[in-house]
Amino acid sequence: MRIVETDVLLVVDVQVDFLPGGALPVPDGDAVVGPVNALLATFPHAVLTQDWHPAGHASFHTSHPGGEPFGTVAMPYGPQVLWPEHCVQGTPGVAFAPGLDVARAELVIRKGYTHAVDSYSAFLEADRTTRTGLAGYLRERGFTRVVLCGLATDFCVAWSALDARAAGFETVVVEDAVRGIDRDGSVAAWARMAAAGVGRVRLAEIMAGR
Ligand code: VGL
Ligand code: ZN
Repeated sequence: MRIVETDVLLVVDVQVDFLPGGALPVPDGDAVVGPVNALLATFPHAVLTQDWHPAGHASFHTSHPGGEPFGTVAMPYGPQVLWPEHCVQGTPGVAFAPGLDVARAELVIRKGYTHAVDSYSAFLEADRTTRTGLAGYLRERGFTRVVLCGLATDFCVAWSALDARAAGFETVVVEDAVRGIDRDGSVAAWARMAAAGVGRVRLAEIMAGR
């Protein structure tokens, strides 16, 4: 894959709480740091996302009486998975992964800060109407292709990729620079992304086309 000036790398949620030992660990999540750093060194432009919840966020099981981690609750905008408390503003777990080369990133977009609404997507909150502003930013910068990597394949990467595509960007996911929370969920996420016209590329194909 040939990288051009109108390509932007979108690094999704490579944060301490999503690594092994974190509050909501993605299996093998730390394995993305090396590939993501290689991509950050290669792309002309990069944007990072950061899951950024206030304490007591509605997606936390502890915010719902009797709520179990990984259970589901009905929210006004639809079913919401209940998560262990994670990526809370001002805590160590919200930081980027140690060793992530964030220096070249041109924007950090935070999401999930609305108390009553989750946001897996970097573009649209879970109510599917509140915009983060990212599509406007990318358009204003003249980017036409969004290349995604990071965590987690079946949640924030997939939702962000689907919304990037829906916003009119050519969209590609680097398959060996992502990891999923759930194996079956990740298979389903890849199928949804493929059906929506989201492409899939390997890190080596990008490095070969530099
Ligand atoms: C994520 C669950 C909850 C993710 C964020 O980054 O994929 N998953 N919050
Ligand atoms: Zn979250």
